[in-house]
Amino acid sequence: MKRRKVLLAAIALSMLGALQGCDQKSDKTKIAIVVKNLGNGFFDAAHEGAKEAAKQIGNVEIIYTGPTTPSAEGQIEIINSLISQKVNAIAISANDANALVPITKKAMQRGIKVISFDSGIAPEGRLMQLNPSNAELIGIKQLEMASNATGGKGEIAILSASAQATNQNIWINVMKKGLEKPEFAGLKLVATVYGDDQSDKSYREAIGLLRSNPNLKVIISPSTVGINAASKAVVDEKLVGKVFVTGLGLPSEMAGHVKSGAVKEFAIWNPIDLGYAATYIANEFVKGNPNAKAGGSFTIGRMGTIAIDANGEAAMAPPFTYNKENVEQFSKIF
Ligand code: RAM
Repeated sequence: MKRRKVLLAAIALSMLGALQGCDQKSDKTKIAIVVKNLGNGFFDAAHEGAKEAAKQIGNVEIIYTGPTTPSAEGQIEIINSLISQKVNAIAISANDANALVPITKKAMQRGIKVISFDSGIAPEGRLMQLNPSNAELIGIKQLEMASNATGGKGEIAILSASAQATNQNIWINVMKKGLEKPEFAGLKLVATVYGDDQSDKSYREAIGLLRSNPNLKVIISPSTVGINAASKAVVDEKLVGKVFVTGLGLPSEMAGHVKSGAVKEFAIWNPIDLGYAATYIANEFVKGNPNAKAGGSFTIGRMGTIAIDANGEAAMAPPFTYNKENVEQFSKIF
């Protein structure tokens, strides 16, 4: 009888252990990476970085999600479902700075740590915004590349992502201001159009720009989707050498366009590092790191120290330029 009791107690104990084991599994920190839209190579690369960070941190589950087309409505629906799933953190690249505020506020009220990265949410809707680089540098860099392509003179046009995208709109404003500087006095902005980070729409908009502006010299696209589509349009319209495309692109998508001559140079930061950093930062907020606040700084794995400024923003490295000398080499990475 005594033996039986001991045996039963042992079984009970081992069952408890198994149950605890299950609990530990579901105790994983759930970090949702909400992107502008799925099927965008830039965010696929950021996802790689997020997975790398999750592995290094340990016990972190990445939920990578986003709408099929970049809209605030699509992201609101997704965040509602992430609130029900009780994720611990959301790192979002926002399709609209203001429209998402009520839903991310709701998420934060439920204890979910919300940060934005790449494309920001207004300050009241997030704990911090991670910028890939300094906005001024990104904007001016694109004017410099346009100026290099045309010898400083001629008509230029901008093919952006969606009209409400926070990041592109900030860079476009920097470019518009920059055009008032004497060094860019020879460049004339004739149109700004929106391809919504969709290849087909961006392509159609680029064709429209080329056909309605016969003196156009440069298309600047501050979107990895747009720059790729615009380069195709220039090739298809047989305008290589007459119209140049520049802006922000992925070496893996742009190598062929540099080869064709449609693009002389373009720039970007490392999207893998951006996803990696966003994941690390989100996890620090979940852990309740006292330095995870405006004015604080802390380390984020292989990226070293990140400093959050008084506005709750942090920035990573300056954009890097790619041309025929280095594009092949980097096209193997992202
Ligand atoms: C597109 C997206 C993204 C932007 C890059 C440069 O992939 O719009 O938000 O940062 O381009």
